[in-house]
Amino acid sequence: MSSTAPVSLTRFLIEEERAGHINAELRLLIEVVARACKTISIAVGKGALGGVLGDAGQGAAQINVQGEAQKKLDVLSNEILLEANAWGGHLAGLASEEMDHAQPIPDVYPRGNYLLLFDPLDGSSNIDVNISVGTIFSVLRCPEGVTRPDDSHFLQPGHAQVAAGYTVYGPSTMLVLTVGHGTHAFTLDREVGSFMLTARHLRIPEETKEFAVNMSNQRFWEPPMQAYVADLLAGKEGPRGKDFNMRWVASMVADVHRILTRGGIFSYPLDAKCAEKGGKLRLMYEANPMALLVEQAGGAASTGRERMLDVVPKHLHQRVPVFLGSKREVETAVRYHTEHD
Ligand code: AHM
Ligand code: MG
Repeated sequence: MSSTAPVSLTRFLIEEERAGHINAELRLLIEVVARACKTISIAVGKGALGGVLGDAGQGAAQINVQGEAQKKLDVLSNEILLEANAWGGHLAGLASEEMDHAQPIPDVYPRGNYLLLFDPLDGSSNIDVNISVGTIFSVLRCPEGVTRPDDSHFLQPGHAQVAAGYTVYGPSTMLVLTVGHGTHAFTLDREVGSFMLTARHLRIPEETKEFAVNMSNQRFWEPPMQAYVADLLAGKEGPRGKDFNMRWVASMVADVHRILTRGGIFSYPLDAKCAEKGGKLRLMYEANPMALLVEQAGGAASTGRERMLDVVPKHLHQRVPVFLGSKREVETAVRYHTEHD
């Protein structure tokens, strides 16, 4: 077969195993996650025809552990990921944005050595309006000797992740993956039913003229964030000396996917509305997997004061401020924060 033959996710993972980057157990675990994402992609793609839009629960909306109203697709995606991963034998436990606590793999199934965390359907506010949403996942090692992991065993810093990725359900469905040796993108070939490698070793440009932030929160931000964005908006005449463009999809997967494709900075800073919780986005299944993907593509990820992957989690649903993307721009945003402190 010629070396230019299309490379499926299956082949890519086998080659990563042969290169010594992953073992067979992790390879099969990633295959299972990818298979579940294909099922979610089909459900998302059916939209109103599948009867899956709108709020979960009857009458009053169903509320998750985050205090947010769950959508039918949030619940369905969570169930798809749980069901697909429970019996494979690669996992010791699972944790999800949609569940109060981590779950050990049921006793009826063999247990593996890994822990899986996921946000089953990120970008919930975009589900009913036909805008890209996605699944984010992170894989950790289960601490040795632990057979029934609880929340405490998941509390590992992001640099301990052995794999991370997301699937974006957009005009095409794409899986973006790292096992710690670069960040690679796969596009779902819907006819064949396989993810095909379409971009090896993504590289985020170090400099950018594009930023992503929810500007409606401006008045609630901390002073250093106010100063940073004011200087971005000042354009060529301001201290940054260049005009910036802004994009905000309000689906982290879509915003991060754009940044992995053409650069930029994504931020969800601390604001007065989310200060008590520590931020809006979740460390374990949003910020950390994205931070690993971005670092592996030559970018940077920070809380504004600390490298994201070094944050030691205190609890499963911990929230953090997030700055990630083009390296120089993230460093600039961090400088505004640290110089102010
Ligand atoms: P979700 O997991 O409940 O969907 O919330 C996370 C989402 C991110 O995808 C996105 O970046 C952010 O929330 C959007 O927030 P906002 O509604 O403030 O624009
Ligand atoms: Mg989310």
